[in-house]
Amino acid sequence: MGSRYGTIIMGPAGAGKTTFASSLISHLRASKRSCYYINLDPAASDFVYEPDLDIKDLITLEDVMEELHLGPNGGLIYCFEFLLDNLDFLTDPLENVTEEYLIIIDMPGQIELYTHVPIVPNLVRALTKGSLNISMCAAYLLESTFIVDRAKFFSGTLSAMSAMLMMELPHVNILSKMDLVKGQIGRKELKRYVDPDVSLLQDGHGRDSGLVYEYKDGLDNGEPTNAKNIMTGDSFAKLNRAVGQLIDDFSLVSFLKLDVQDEDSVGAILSYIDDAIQYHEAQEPKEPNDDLGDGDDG
Ligand SMILES: Nc1nc2c(ncn2[C@@H]2O[C@H](COP(=O)(O)OP(=O)(O)OP(=O)(O)O)[C@@H](O)[C@H]2O)c(=O)[nH]1
Ligand SMILES: [Mg+2]
Repeated sequence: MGSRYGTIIMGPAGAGKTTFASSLISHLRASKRSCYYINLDPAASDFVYEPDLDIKDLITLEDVMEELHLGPNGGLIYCFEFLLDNLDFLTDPLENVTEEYLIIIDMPGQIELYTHVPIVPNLVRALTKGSLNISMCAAYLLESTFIVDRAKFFSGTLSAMSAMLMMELPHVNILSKMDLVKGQIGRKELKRYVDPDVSLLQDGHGRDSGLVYEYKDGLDNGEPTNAKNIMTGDSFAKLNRAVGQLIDDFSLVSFLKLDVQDEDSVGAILSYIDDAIQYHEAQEPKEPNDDLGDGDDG
């Protein structure tokens, strides 16, 4: 029995996860590849591609909130606990998904799910271990507009890192909605975010950050920002250095750029995911001579 391959798309609310899932599906279809699309957001509707499996057929956030009088976050946690108690709903259909498929799991945007409680890590374990044995890559999206606020960007980076450590999966970080920052930020400056340059945490108050805050005003509807204070306070300088050091130590945090309108950008990210899960290796036709008769190599 062959392996299975998949990617789980995570990231904060509105980061563009569902849009990325759709563009990935379009791209796979155009390349004559099969995919199996799973929606695990119990509040999601309006899909470009109808999911093959939808958590809403098991439980919906709306019902949970209404019947159990829970708020949206508590309700979501309840939905996932319910899913974990009824894992067959997810695992049974996946037993029939074969190795040529790419399983795409679209997650909700509450980052607590990835960083605070072990629910998603437990879910992931159920998919990657045991009889399903899915080779899975986590795709963590952060929207590129965060670049305009360094505090936000680095806090997003830390969340990505936290998810990475909790999930224990091959992990790709993605800077989404690149079309929104095109022309707003120079190539050289952008590079400092794609491979986070932690000195950005230290020079946030310099004149060179003018672009950053000018642009932010337009983006945040004029809401006052205290990002400047956070970055300039003396006592924070040390903290910023420590955070910078932490990110540096885990030099694993770098970002791929996603522009969903650009086929090449979607294709490049797919290649990265394929490599991480070793998808193509499994698609090679088997040489009859390679089979030494035993056949049971677990
Ligand atoms: N300009 C631009 N907008 C985008 C892009 N991707 C997503 N959006 C918009 O961003 C909003 C959120 O996109 P979704 O794909 O629903 O984001 P999500 O991460 O699935 O959101 P939740 O599931 O609610 O957490 C929508 O209005 C999208 O149209 C992009 O690449 N460029
Ligand atoms: Mg979504």
